[in-house]
Amino acid sequence: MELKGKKVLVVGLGKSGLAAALFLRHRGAHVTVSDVRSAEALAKDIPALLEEGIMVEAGGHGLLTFRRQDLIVVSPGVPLSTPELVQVRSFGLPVIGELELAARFIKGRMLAVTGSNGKTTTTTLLGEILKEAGLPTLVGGNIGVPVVSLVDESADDTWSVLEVSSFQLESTEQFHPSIAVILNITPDHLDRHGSFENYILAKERIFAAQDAKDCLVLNADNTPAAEAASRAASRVYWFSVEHPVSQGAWLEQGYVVYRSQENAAIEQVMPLGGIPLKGAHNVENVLAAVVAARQAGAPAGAIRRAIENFRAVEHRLEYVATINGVEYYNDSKATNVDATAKAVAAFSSGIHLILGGKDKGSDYTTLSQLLRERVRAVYTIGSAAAKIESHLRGVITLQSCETLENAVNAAATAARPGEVVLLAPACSSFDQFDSYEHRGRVFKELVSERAGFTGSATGQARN
Ligand code: UMA
Repeated sequence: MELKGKKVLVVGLGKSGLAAALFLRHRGAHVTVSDVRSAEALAKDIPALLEEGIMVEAGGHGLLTFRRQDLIVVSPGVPLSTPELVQVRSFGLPVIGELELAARFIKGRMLAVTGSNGKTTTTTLLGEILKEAGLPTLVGGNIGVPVVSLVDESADDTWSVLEVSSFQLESTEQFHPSIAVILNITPDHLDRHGSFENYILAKERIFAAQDAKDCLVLNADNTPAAEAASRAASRVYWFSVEHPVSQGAWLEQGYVVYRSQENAAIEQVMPLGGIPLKGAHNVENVLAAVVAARQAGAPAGAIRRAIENFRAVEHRLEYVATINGVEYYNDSKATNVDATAKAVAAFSSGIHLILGGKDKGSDYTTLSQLLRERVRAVYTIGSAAAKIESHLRGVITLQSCETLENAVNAAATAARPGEVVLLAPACSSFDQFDSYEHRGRVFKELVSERAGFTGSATGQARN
């Protein structure tokens, strides 16, 4: 793809937009960036862009700016349904995402991981495994490192292990991972995609360019993920926590086992007890990683060692502290109902659960049974609070807290020794925080303040 002398517009000036704009400029394109935020809000990035000769349109998207381009690169958070994008696409102007741009330049092979939940843990784990196996490895994507920023470091023998979201996949064309993983598909981002069907279609773009030389790893226990097999041209491998699979990974007599094809010998990869992560969902993530890593050429020994040494990723069921016998866990990354269900299922009872934030068109009633079984009370925060309360009234004790600070205080007051305070909010963070990381950090600070106050916190981060 020739960029020199091309007029390129980057839409959205977050992490991806900034990295894409610099990437394009360094390859000789005439770059403009357009963002709905005001010039004041973008002030920290504008001087560096202007210095590079990149033009900036702040405070809104102008249709004329969009029409004047040869190519438009969208940030993941910018929907393709944005009116200016719909208009220029109807004139045939090419519109691609940051992932697609990067995929056209990145060297070596890509191993891409998607799913509604578990992406970051599985991607991070796969990065560790491939490094342990001695393979040249880069890690990026939705995990927080724009893929364009990996391009310069990539070489012909590199494995780029990428977490890819439905937002990124929606605007791909030629993106072609040698190994693709779909961990699970459960309702999420319905506000952006309009329907569960559209969300599934976006996820399935992960294998759209694959052929019979490529490998697709699917969750045999999750129907929407498993059904993708019938639409893929790739070689399909499976993982299951419920039963043996023809080719892939499963559990047998307390071991994680793998076989490369139907009649091949079954390899014992590691004992189930050697997985250091909390929660049944993390067993699924490990099985997926085993299959993808074996397909990438990592030996079972390296896989076992990397898994045994792996620790929970920040904000994913992350242990924070024990105060007065109450354990505090930060699962700020639980930004949808299914992730919250998995977090709750990781504890048997006595949970004080903080729910809320920005609603994504979710149905919280699906949590009812699990809440009745394991949760003592729900503390609601953020703009989704009223909806959550209307869905869960009569199911569980509810307390309206509005802010995270009030919720932590209320939960800490109510919790008894042996119980758990869990932030697993089932919503995105953008009503009260910059990101789920910001929300998680605030939670940890609030817990630390309480620990300092009582002077009785114990323990460091563990899983
Ligand atoms: N903006 C516009 N016009 C719009 C919408 C947004 O100008 O119509 C602007 C905003 O004002 C803002 C910028 O776009 O300045 C934000 O762009 P962005 O939302 O794409 O954010 P980035 O900082 O580029 O981060 C993105 C991903 N964000 C989203 O998908 C929402 C990050 O994933 C990712 O880590 C990063 O690229 C690097 O690849 C975050 C995320 O929440 C973690 N992902 C979702 C999830 O995991 O559920 C998909």
